[in-house]
Amino acid sequence: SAQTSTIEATVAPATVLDAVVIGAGFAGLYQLHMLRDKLGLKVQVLEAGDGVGGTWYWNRYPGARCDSESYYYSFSFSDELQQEWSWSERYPEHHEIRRYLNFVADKFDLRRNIRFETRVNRAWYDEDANLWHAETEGGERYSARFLITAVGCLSSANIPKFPGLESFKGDWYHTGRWPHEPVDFTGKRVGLIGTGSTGIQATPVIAEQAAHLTVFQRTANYSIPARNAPMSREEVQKIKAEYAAIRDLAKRSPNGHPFLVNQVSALAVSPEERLAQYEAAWETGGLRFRASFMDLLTSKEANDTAAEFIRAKIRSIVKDPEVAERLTPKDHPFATKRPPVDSYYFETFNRDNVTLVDIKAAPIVEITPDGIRTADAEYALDIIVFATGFDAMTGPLLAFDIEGRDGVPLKDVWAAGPRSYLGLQVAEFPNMFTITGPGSPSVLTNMPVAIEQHVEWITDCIRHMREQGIATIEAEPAAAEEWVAHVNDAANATLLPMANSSWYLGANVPGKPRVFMPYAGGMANYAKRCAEVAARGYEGFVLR
Ligand code: N01
Repeated sequence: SAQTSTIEATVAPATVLDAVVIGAGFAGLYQLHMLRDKLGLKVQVLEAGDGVGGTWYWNRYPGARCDSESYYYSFSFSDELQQEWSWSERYPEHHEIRRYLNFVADKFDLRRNIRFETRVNRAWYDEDANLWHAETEGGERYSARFLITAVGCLSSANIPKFPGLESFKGDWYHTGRWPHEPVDFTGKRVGLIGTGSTGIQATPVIAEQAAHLTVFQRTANYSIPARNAPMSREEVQKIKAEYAAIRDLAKRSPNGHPFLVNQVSALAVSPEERLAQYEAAWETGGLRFRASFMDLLTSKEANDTAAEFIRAKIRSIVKDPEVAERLTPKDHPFATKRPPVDSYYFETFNRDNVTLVDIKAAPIVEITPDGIRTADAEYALDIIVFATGFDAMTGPLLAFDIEGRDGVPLKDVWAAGPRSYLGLQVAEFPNMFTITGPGSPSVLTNMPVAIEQHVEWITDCIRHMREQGIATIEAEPAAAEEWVAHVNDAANATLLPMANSSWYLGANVPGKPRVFMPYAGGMANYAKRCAEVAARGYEGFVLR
């Protein structure tokens, strides 16, 4: 109408970019570098935080460190980078990962194309102009041919809606929105809700400082000792000398880790050999434990042997048999929920200032001005820590409005669960790519490996389009449906769907559709499939 055109005429015309990238974590940084420095495109990254880091910008809770080992939880695309940077510990702490990502941003001069403190409210596809528009909370608009989401899989905080939270007189925090200044627990009575990877990392550290820590546990969890330690100069040098082989192995493995799964069944060896294998893996520590035998994630009987080994460890570590019993997981097979890795988690329950409360037996009823009330008791608290996880995978993409062709909201398209082709593109959302989106291996892998593969695939695809004069790429609905079915089959070929409280299934968020979201068919298989799709002229996509 005349009126709208008057309004539009008074707004400064937005610069048309080649790509808008949302998020400046591992994914957004690398995507910017590739599109700008390899293809020479005009790119704008929009980032809600006031610095780079993504998940590591927000997750600063006590004990936050990566469960993957530092030397391979890092970028592989630049040998110069991996030779220049030296990790100080076997598992990097959140500060160190932020320093690393800041180093990357400086080294590749990335900051000049990132707008910080800029949250995207809405993004929509304009078919006539074949452009994506992204509008920020501050009302600015960015328009580009491509929209690339680099919003992470675990960035939308899940804060359970317990009645009474607003009446609580103390302080409360969600681990994924931790203040930048350390929280002082000295002399405080602290309540921590949640015993996933985060709660298990934070518990020992908070217990050291607090007057008293009460851990509210809904589901007991298997956890493997991390065995964190400083890296010696010799280790660092050895790794740097072997980087080519390490990266190559990570790309060939099912989980993007530079170690292989033992190709022996847990049921094919004697009980003594099996025990020796588990003992050795327990001593080594970390996620390698899961690779002890080939069938831990496919045979319940094989899995039971690992689960029973860990249960026995819990009973041997925790002195009070009743507490040990409460800490012992019984309702899901080992590693069907993402296995936590810990530093003295179970040992912490031997401390006099730590209490474990079973909120499956007596659920939290409400939060009162003075603490937490469960079905059978009241706990007086000064601080509550929500280690209650995330609205995973779909949450970050549905946290703002994304509209595809004809203004169709992604929320509607995904009302019954995510549907996308290769986890990369949603039908009816032309020229939008989702880095590590639902339907891709993402969270079942060492994330930087999954991120690099997606970024490189997207970059090659855009290069191809430019060379061939192609204006749009869009997933065929049938290809997306087939992929969704394949993602389901891949999950069902494993024990993973047996954990009915897992965030992989969306089960941690009330009302969320129960769909197994990540692709469980293995990183290496997945990357091969993506490469084949591209080699066949982007099979399953419509290019115009
Ligand atoms: O979240 P989670 P997280 N009432 O969802 C409980 C990655 N990560 O932040 O199991 C009471 O795993 C919930 O109970 P239940 C990693 O991939 C990586 O710990 O649903 N309790 C559970 O115990 C990880 O898997 C690192 O019954 C409630 C806990 O809160 C992912 O992030 C470090 C509740 C949430 O566990 C998420 O981990 C940390 C309620 N209403 C995390 N709602 C690295 O080191 C939830 N809970 C790389």
